[in-house]
Amino acid sequence: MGQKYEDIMKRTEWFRNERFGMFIHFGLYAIPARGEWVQNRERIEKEKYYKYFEMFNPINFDARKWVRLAKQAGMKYVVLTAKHHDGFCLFDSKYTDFKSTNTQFGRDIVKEFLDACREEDMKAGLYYSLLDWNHEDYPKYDDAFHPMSGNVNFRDEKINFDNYIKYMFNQIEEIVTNYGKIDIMWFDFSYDEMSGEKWKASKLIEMVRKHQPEIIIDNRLESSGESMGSLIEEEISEYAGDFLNPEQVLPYKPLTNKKGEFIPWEMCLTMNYNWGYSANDHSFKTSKRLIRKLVECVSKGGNMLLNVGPDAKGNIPQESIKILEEIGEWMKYNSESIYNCGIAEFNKPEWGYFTQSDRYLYAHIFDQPIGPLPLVEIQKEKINWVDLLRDYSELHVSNNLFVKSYDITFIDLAEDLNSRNKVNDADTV
Ligand code: JFZ
Repeated sequence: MGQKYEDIMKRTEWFRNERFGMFIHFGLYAIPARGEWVQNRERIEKEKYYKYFEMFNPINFDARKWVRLAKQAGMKYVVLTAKHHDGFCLFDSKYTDFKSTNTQFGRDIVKEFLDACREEDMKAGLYYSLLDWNHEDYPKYDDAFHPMSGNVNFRDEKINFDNYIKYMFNQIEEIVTNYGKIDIMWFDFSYDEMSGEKWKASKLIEMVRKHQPEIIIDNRLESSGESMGSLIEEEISEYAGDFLNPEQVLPYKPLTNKKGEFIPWEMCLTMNYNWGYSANDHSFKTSKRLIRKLVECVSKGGNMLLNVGPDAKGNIPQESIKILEEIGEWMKYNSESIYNCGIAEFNKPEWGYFTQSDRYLYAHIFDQPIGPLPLVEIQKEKINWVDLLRDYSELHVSNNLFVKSYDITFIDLAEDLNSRNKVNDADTV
């Protein structure tokens, strides 16, 4: 069986054009506010963790607010954690009591989120954790160094893993049938022997695609960490997914399969150091750096999924809001160099990055030159015109000035040698 490369490219067309999305990690872990792995890392017993279930009451939760913030930042899609590793469900599953509708808050957060995405004309994705620290039939480890170690139960405990698989199938079927069209399914994650058919992945994919034929699926049903799964092989498995998802790593070059064909990918990253809300983590990346990373992703044929972790009241942290607003300000003038753009036909220039659409080449100047901008590989005759993306004002092409002797095309960034460059930091021409 397997999948065809062409089908994957067709299915992911919108995804590769939209380029920029928001990841939202939200759950009970927002209450202890020390990241989404807190239960595992601090080895909190299940019964103790249930305290947060009782406390859960995100009174300021407003899905429209979250989605609008993403939209204003220039993002085109949003992915929300329907269930994270702790097993707590933000949707009204009939297969568990451990869900938001059973808390004092009592609302189906996934439903409200998906409705908001549709109202705001944004694509919507759901993250579903394959791991489940709450389910009694999910394997537990007593090895402190194992990634799944936090559970205080023991490895030799009798479990019925098939039972868990059934639970997982049931829940995923609820997700893909109860809420209308879902654009992305983001499974997380495989490790050790817990991969591929261990999850009954072929059957799972078949079921998901039966209900949602156009859905895009990540690659973590069979891979994690350094492994990219069979998406890069000649034989692509049924459950290889549709895109690679490097986490907190921006690939140094476009990602390709072993035949050299480009593979869709999406880098997911945090703004600070944590996915889930973390009250003491104030080490946020600057908006300038994040904008540049977005450009770099697009220049390498990839997407960027930027995370926020709302707090226990349902508010997105103020630091994140500010960053998103600043990104939105840049996107307002420069987004046409992001959407529908990808790898350029020219090599990366010294001063920044190129992105390219069907019609235009975009020059992202990260390191502004003194004097004109050299376009080493582009002949002057090939250029119809050059303008500044901020205001479409014309820039002149030349091969003049002191560097006349080099046969290179230049863009004049200033009217003349003694005037200031028109181009600002991180401008696009
Ligand atoms: C996973 C989650 O554990 C994490 O909480 C977050 O949701 C992130 C987006 O995804 O993190 C992983 C998953 C796999 C690896 C590393 C981090 N891995 O295999 O290297």
